[in-house]
Amino acid sequence: MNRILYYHQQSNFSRKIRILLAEKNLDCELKEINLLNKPPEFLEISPIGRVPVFVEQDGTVIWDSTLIAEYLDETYPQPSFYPSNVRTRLDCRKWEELADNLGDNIINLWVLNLKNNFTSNRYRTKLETSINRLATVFERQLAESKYLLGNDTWTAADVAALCSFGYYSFRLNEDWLLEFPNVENWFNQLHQRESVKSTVPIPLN
Ligand SMILES: N[C@@H](CCC(=O)N[C@@H](CS)C(=O)NCC(=O)O)C(=O)O
Repeated sequence: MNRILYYHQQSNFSRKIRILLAEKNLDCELKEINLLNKPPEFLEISPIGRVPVFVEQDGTVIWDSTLIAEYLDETYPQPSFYPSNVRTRLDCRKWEELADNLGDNIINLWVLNLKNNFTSNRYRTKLETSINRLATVFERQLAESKYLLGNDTWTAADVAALCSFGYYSFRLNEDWLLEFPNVENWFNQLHQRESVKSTVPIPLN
């Protein structure tokens, strides 16, 4: 059977996996899911009902972008997106977790804005504060090196972070780049890659 990725083209977490599949040159059938009306076929294999979900050729089902990313890297290690050294790998996982946390905060703020719920000002402030604090942490790290883990190569942490910052541009604030020049420079450089360019989220018709 073919590999399958259940995804949504606007989903930052799905984008992590689309970039890794492209970089690793792995054939994979892409099945886009309507997140407002999830098909039974999808819900049967996704206990949390979220994209991405990956199905391997032997039928193995993996959900959660980080679990999928680690599986792909261990099974298809060329090119590798997680460092082999235990300590550096831990750092990579920590940055990936921060990036995913940034993504979660951005999604929650966007959903809150959609509801236009003025009674939730405290929650809105909490989300905005978290987003700014995390973006500042990335800004400081990228003042030190070209990528999140040094100057040599991008890792799964950079992939996760560019997907969250890309989602920030898409949903909330095109101008964030102006406030974080090191992130801007890193973000624009990574967008020279075809895997990154070809997965930029686009508005629905
Ligand atoms: N921790 C999960 C988060 C996945 C997630 O939040 N996916 C969103 C799209 S970006 C989703 O499917 N939302 C639909 C829903 O919650 O109903 C991962 O890394 O894969």
